[in-house]
Amino acid sequence: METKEFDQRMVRLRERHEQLLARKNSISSGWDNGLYDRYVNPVVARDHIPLEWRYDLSPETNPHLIERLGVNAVLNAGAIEWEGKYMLVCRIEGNDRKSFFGIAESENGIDGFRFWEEPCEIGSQGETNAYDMRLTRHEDGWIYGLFCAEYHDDSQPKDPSAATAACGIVRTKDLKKWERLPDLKSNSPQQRNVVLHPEFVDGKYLLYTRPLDGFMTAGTLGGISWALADSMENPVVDEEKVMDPRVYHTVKESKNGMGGTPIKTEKGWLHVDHGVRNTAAGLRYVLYATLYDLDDPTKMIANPGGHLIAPLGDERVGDVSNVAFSNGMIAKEDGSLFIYYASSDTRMHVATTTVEKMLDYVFNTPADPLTTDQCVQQRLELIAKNRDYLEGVREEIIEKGM
Ligand code: M1P
Repeated sequence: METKEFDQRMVRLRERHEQLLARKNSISSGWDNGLYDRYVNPVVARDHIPLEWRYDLSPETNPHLIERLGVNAVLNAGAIEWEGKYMLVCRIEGNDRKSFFGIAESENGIDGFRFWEEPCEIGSQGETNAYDMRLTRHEDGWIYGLFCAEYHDDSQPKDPSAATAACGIVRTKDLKKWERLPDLKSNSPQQRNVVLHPEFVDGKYLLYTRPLDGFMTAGTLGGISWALADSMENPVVDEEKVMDPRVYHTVKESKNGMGGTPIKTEKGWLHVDHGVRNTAAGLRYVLYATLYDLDDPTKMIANPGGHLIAPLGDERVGDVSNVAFSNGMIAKEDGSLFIYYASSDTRMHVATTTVEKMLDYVFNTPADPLTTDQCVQQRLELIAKNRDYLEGVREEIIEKGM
């Protein structure tokens, strides 16, 4: 490529990238459920990745300005408020399928996300892949990042897909320097979606886990579980007790897993977790909300039926279609709540709401009655209630043109 051509292409690349980073986001007018807002654009996607991470920018070694280390997707970000800004510790998946972490920062949480100069260096325990970090600002003074560390299962040397998923752990005080700790030891041979509770429970670290079937309390169905560890420097858990089991013909029939670190509210610990069911088109991942007791964060106290967020429109399609997945929320002091979620394992979005609305939602949305007959009864009750109400205010409604 001629120098002039190279320079022009470089300018074009920079301009396009800058335009994307500067693009404003706005609330989607096509969505109105009264509970949360969706946004027109994803907040972070693969084209947000800095050019320096992807291209060799020297005309001498890359005369055609070809992308050398492409990025396939940005998904499943942990989230934390840091020095008044919104930080996403994104899972960045290279074209080579390996994921790594990079921090994208925004002033307002809905647009303007820019990656820091370099990805995070989190050290290694020998895993092949690392992904889906959940961040917990623990009362012990550290910020922990728990993620999935995936290893080839060498006991099956002839099967290149045989893998073991463990919970990898790092901690930091500044989001820059990360100290790698040993992986969590548990009885279950597979662990994904492990999350650290932000407060001590009985002087111990409470970990939300997801053991494989048969590795939790005997006789219980699989599902989101919990266990206590004495230390995070030598993290070991014994029995894992199921606190949110899978249930037939619900959004969490096939499996479920923790979302981001639970948010402490005045009424309980708020979760936005994922539930999975099987369909003829493959697995469908949606997000559902629950509330747990403030004094016993393993005791569910509210469980509205159905999903909170399901992939919608363009969100339905991606590398792994029909997936909404969240592993990070930010609750601001003013009561606003930012739920970050990835669609179809491809890009990151935000849904904004308030803690007050979420509490209304979890307490006042009826639980899943589990059968068609009962679901019809639920709707008939709602219709009858509305009929009574509307009859009582008929004049007013006509006057207001409602
Ligand atoms: O592809 C959907 C998700 O699948 C896994 O989640 P889970 O272990 O709950 O099935 C994870 O690999 C996750 O990264 C991915 O988004």
